[in-house]
Amino acid sequence: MVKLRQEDIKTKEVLSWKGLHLFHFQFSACSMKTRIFLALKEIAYESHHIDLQKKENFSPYFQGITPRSLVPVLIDNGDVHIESNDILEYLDEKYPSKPLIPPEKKDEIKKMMAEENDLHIDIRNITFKFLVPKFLNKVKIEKKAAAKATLNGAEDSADDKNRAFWESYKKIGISDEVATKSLLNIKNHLNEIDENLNHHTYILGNDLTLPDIAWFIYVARLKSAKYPIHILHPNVNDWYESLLKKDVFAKETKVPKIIKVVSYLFYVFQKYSGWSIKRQLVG
Ligand SMILES: N[C@@H](CCC(=O)N[C@@H](CS)C(=O)NCC(=O)O)C(=O)O
Repeated sequence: MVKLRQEDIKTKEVLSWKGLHLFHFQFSACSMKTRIFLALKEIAYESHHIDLQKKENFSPYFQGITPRSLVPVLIDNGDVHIESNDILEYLDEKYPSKPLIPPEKKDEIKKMMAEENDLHIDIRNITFKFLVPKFLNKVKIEKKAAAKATLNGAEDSADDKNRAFWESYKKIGISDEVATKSLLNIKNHLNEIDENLNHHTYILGNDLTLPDIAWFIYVARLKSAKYPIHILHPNVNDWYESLLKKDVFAKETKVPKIIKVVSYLFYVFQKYSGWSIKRQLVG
């Protein structure tokens, strides 16, 4: 998926927008990845913040822009692009200087980013199991808008899947089984990356590429959830710490104090109820 058809967009005003516009949310992993990518390539854009905590992504206005109701969305001179990895591939081709998807590594990066995309649900499960207490995440999803964007003229199944996730979350939250499965899945991938980092500075060699940005964001999230990266994946931990020294990376992953306090209290509560990621993965 790259560019949506004009007739699929129902919030027509965006079709006449000039230049680059990004719909994104401060704490969304895919938005962070996109913003770091844009900052490293020094690409200017107009920012449109969508507050996912307030579920602004289900507003009729935003539903009319993307069939999936997900951020990020890029508008480039009226063309609407969805799916973060497709957006980044498009931008790297359009702005070839400072490549983050170098042509000789394109296939390898495409494969890694497809895996990263699949892991997004695991990161989401971990976030909503360990970082965001359920009572703080008031899930009130607006129904499908009358003028909802479509995908090639039809409703989008990914949108239904996303709605089903939130319905299930509202009822049962994230179960221990689901959380454990997600943790083990992530652990397997991090083992592989740790092995790669035995041989070079960055994940795919000695130059920073898109997978470094994407995994940096995931690792930051996992660390916030007290996943013991330093114990299980020491090379990943060193690589993360060295990227954190770069302003662009540090700025994106700076967690506001209030969120730190809430997630710490939540962590302590879970730990004394018998559940912690460390206990689950390390023993
Ligand atoms: N595969 C999509 C995933 C996008 C996605 O899941 N975005 C999340 C934030 S990281 C979102 O918009 N969530 C809102 C919701 O779940 O309702 C991409 O890479 O763009």
